[in-house]
Amino acid sequence: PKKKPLVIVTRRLPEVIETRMCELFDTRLNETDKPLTHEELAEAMRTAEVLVPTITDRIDSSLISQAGEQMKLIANFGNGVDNIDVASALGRSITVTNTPGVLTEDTADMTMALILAVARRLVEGARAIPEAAWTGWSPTWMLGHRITGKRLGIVGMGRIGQALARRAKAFGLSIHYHNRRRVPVEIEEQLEATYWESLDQMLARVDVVSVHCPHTPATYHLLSARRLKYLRPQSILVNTARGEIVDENALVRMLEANEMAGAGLDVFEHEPAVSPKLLKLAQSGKVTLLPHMGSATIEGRIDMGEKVIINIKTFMDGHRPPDRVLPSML
Ligand code: 8YV
Repeated sequence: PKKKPLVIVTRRLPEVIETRMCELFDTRLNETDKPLTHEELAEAMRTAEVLVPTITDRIDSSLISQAGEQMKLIANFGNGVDNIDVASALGRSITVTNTPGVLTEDTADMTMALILAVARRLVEGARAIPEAAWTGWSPTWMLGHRITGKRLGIVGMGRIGQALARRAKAFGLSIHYHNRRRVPVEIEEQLEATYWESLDQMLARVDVVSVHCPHTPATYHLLSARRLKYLRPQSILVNTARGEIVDENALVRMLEANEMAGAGLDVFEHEPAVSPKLLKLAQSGKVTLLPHMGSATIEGRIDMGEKVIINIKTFMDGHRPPDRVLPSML
């Protein structure tokens, strides 16, 4: 029988996935779950045929240049591939795959939860009772903002943006979006979505902004200090995509100056570090912070693992893996 390929997995994955991978491939697991060091990753590039990294592994051009002849496939455990220098990998004829589609609904759920949490002061309220700050009901206490009838501006109308639009529509928000390309008219009609070619103009007219584009060189600080200035004082910004898409310092300044009402962040510019200023704003209840858990469901992680397995297996069988990342997607 053919020799099984050496597959190096950088983090712990759901047990069913690890077991299946060990059956199918010569799999080296990371029992400790501690992120591999740069040197350990370089060693993996020199020895493995397949690397399964996650968002916590930066597979940059220096690592890719150390890849040996045997390295064939980087099968990312994750949808976003901004942790990988894909252009360098493709330049070395290393195929890159990701796990699209299976974390769409979970991420959209978490985004909706963040919108509601910020608008309705959910975290502040949930803290009040254990902190014994609730002395009794009052007609003017803990007032948030109504969601129904407000305008939602979605930046990036891909799978997750559309899944959020479906939910938000059910909550009575009107849907506005900005995207590189207009989505097909049937989808626009279904979602009753208004397309804004100009992101600046959309930002000036919505109450809630939610970010759902990938992080690429073109979207780095897409929500720049200049653009954030277009936001209305009563507006809320939510980010479950990537921290780098929003200029975090500029966002903090806007929140501190009450030039916007609040923010819900699941991702940060320098994860896992969170700026002390954001922590202070969280303390005051103005922002709700989550530790990058948008796609964190048991089902989702298993689905992601299954995608990784199918990608590796298809590739090893000599076929084109279903979730190949192409240069046009970057
Ligand atoms: C994971 C994600 O946190 O898939 C993504 O792009 O951000 C999340 O699903 C991570 O990518 C796992 O590597």
